[in-house]
Amino acid sequence: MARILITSALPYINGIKHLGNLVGSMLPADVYARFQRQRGREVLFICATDEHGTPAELAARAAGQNVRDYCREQHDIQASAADAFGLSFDYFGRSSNAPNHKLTQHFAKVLEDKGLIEERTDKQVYSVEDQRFLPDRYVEGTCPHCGYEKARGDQCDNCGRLLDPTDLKNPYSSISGSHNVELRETAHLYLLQAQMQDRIGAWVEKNDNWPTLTKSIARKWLKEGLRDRSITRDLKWGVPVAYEGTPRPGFENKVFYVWFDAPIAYIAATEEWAIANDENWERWWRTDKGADDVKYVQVMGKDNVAFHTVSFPATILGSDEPWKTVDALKALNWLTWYGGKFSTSENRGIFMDQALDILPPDYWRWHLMANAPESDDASFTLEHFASVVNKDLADVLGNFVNRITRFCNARFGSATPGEGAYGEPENALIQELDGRISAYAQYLEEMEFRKAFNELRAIWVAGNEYLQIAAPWTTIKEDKARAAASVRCGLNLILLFATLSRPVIPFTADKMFAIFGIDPDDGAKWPTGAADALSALKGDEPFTLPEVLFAKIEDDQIDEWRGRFGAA
Ligand code: B3M
Ligand code: ZN
Repeated sequence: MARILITSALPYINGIKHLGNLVGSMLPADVYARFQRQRGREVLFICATDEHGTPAELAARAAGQNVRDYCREQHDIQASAADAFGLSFDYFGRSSNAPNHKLTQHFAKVLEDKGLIEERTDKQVYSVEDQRFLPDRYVEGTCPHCGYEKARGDQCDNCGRLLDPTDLKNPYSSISGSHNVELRETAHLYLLQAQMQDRIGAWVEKNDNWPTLTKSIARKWLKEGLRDRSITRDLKWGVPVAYEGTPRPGFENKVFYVWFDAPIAYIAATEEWAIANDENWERWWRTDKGADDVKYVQVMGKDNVAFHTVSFPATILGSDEPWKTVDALKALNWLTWYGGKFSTSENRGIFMDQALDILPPDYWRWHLMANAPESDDASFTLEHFASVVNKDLADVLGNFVNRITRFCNARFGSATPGEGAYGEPENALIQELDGRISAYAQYLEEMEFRKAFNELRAIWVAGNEYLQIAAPWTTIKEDKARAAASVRCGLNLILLFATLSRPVIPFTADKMFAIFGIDPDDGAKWPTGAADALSALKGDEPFTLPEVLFAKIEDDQIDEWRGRFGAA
């Protein structure tokens, strides 16, 4: 059975993430990891904070902290928010930890030995007012391709092209806003990507199971032609440019570029996991050490795709070492806040900690995944959120559980009724469920989340419709055994729903198992078929009445939140 390695794009260290970041990588990766674990696969789900680069330095400065303390504190904050959201990382590492320093320097050394790194002195944007070289995104200006006036030095958010800061017209420092910027000479290491054009092109084409969005982004980049990229920066915070402990002459005050070390941290965080758990990380990453039977899945926002289909592959393929490369790459579009950007500074949108202050994680998890920005950008609105929660979770799923347990308790007592055999309505239900469960599993396997959760919703609806048809509250008057069979079927549906829903709403699923005192880790094995699943409870299994699973969101709550989170 194939093992599955899953990485989510690494959240930047500078501040807690918003709902758009969450659904852009960490949450879908978590849903997929949970699904595969339930299927009985050996899963390793790795994430880490991406801690280097100017944003971290500036954020630390703004917080009046040194960057090391700042990162440690922010890492812990993000780790607890992730935990509270049920993100089931096997390890949540840090790109600033020792294994990543070592591995990043290793890659640079190997690439240099292969002749793929060259030292070049060139001119870079220096801000006189800020007294520093301005890295990538801190130079802004006009995009040479599309004329967008707020293009960043690394990438234009309007046309999506990768840029070099020196490409920008009319550049200015986005740190101070100063136009007093000039070009100064500085030496950097360049990764000679142009030489790898064919190799990477061939590798991209070989990956014939990538989704359209991923593939088209990679192809667009290759078509533009790969350019050599500078992989060092004039900064203090980062991985020092040193090989085997010795700084590279002339590079004593420079570090590797954050986008060079960050993807390497996928591997390094796996090493951290191995150290912490006395495990072997190489069997997940080295094809000469058993990683040949690993399926490696990456999940990320669309702006990260180029770095994962071109830049990072250039690093690992260029090394000529037997590293595992990505097999399936899931890219998501943007989630917007009422059509605009989430923004901490302008107090627009809901951030992970705030979300959990107002509602439990499953409300968010369901809404975000059922409406994931897959084929296009999607807009988050509180109104839509409330209507989805009220309909799907409260009216359909929550109500089902409530209704059947209460009816059973009132008429048969607090244990599963064993009398009566399944008949026509149950068989019809089983048939429908079998079709839907396999479609659902297929969509999850393909990481088509919207389609998957449409199917899951339809499964919950089928349960409600079955109850309407079987109508045990009517049949009990003439045929108690028939009513008992329907009630037993309904109670079994709770367990089946819990199992199927657990990847996306794990906290609620566990409450549903708790109704029957079942340990979810035993109960939540993926069902082989609906007939088996619906005969798990045979009779006499005691249960306790659950609390209401989902509270409806009221209009006055929406009003309050609109004000609080800056809704349009
Ligand atoms: N830190 C996150 C982002 O662009 C970025 C991902 C790194 S993945 C190696 O949202
Ligand atoms: Zn542009």
